[in-house]
Amino acid sequence: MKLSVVIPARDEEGSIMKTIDGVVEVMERETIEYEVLVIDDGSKDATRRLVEEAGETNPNVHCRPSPYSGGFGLAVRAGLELFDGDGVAIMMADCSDDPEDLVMYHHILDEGWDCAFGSRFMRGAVVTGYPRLKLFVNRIANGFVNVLFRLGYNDTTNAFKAYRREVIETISPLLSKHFNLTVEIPLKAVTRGHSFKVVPTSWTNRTAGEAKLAMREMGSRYLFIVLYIWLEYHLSRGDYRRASDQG
Ligand SMILES: Nc1nc2c(ncn2[C@@H]2O[C@H](COP(=O)(O)OP(=O)(O)O)[C@@H](O)[C@H]2O)c(=O)[nH]1
Ligand SMILES: [Mg+2]
Repeated sequence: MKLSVVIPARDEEGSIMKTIDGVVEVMERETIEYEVLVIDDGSKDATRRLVEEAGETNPNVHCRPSPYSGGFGLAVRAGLELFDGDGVAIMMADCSDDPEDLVMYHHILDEGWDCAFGSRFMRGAVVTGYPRLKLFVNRIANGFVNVLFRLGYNDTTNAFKAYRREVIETISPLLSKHFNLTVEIPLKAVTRGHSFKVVPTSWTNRTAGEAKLAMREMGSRYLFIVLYIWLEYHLSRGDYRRASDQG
């Protein structure tokens, strides 16, 4: 099972190489077949050059410019259109996700689960430096999602998850252009009939660069995508469920 690691990046020169090196080290130690796919959105700093240089010495590392005009969601979607693994993990470029967790994700997909979901809010998770206001809004948003969908899972909004290739096919086309993609992918995957396993993951707030999630702009977009998927789930009579579920 080859794992592609899609990393959207914009102006991450202070952390992109540490992120990539961490992934490469862990994948090679565990002898997991992998590729690292950085989707750059016209970074004005050295991000692109650094990744391209890394690609010259490691053929598993690639830098691709996002073909779409700007936005986190569109960049991730570009990565989901390009990856060539049997599974794909989405990871941040700011060293907030722990590459060691990719080993668990790979193992879960290898066991036959369709999705590997991390939770930063369960026993065994380690969270360092989460900004308080962001944490408060995060807990409310995830609580709301959990009430609407009864997933028994409390970290839907975190992008750092992994999926088998079939899942990405089931949930396409994706609609979100921004950070709301982080809820569209897992919610569609689950409501359209895919299995998931939850494991505790680590998260550390960035120490370099700037946080790009503007919570005020995103609220209505998150609500839109959550309600959209809720309506699809309850009203579409299973029209969009995974191919194997359809008669
Ligand atoms: N390609 C691309 N990546 C982005 C964009 N905005 C954010 N990112 C990346 O998405 C990830 C998450 O962004 P970050 O600033 O850490 O979000 P926050 O910590 O939630 O505020 C990082 O890897 C960013 O470099 C964008 O417009 N395009
Ligand atoms: Mg971040």
